[in-house]
Amino acid sequence: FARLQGKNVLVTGASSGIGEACACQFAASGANVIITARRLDRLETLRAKIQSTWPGVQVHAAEMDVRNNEDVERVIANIPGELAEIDILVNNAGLAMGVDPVSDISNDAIDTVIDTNIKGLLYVSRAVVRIMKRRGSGHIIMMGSIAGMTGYVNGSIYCATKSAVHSISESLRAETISIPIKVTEIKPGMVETEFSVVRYHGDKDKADNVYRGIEPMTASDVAESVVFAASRHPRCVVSEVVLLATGQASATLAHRE
Ligand code: NDP
Ligand code: 8X3
Repeated sequence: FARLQGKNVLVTGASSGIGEACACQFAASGANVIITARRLDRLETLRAKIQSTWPGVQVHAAEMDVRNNEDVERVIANIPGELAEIDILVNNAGLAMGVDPVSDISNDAIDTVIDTNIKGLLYVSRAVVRIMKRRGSGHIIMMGSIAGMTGYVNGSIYCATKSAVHSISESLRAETISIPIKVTEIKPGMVETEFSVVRYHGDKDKADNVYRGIEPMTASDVAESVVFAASRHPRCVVSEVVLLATGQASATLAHRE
């Protein structure tokens, strides 16, 4: 995508899954990437891969826990040189913890998932929107989910946070039409990443069971839509994208062989 050549793209949650795939696909399109997450070792490996595969692009890797606003402000303030002029933000960092009825959810799950998926997304958005307002342009791509479209059994916290991502996207889009800042919300269904392993606290069998009898999407499938949305003509905004695995109709209905 020629329109992405030389653009500066900040990706949160780039150490794995969808974020990592987005960083690679942006780099493949000639965009410079700022890759952030908590696991710096993973980011360093990704940085080396991007630098050797697409030598023309700049890569900056930084450890950033989106739950910590000071961390977010410091990391974004310390992006080196021209990379600091962020054109595109992929607000991707996020997780689910556990699959439990409301009566049984833990404090840790409530705090961690809300702090990451809602508060963290807002901290990063706030810092980057300020830069985009000063520059008079920008594009924010939010990683929502079909879980934000329907509450499902034992998914209260996660579904609530992804509904919040939808609300924040709508508000931000309305607030920034005059800048203009583009806002895109991507709402994937089943994507096989580390998401379910994290959700089931490392239990690989339970994670694999999520994708039993159905071919889930890959992180690259989602990244293709992110890069597509980011590369439209300046006059055109892809405001929302819903992506389902073939054989999946919603968060609660899938055909399994
Ligand atoms: P992964 O678990 O593979 O990736 C999650 C990423 O988020 C990791 O890079 C992780 O990095 C990062 N992350 C988690 N917590 C924090 C934090 N506090 N600060 C910074 N980074 C953090 O899962 P996915 O790639 O699937 O998930 C990416 C996004 O896509 C999430 O928002 C998820 O809700 C959403 N999504 C996923 C779907 C799926 O089926 N997989 C479907 C719909 C949406 P690290 O641990 O190094 O910090
Ligand atoms: C992840 C998709 O349906 O497992 O966002 O909640 S789902």
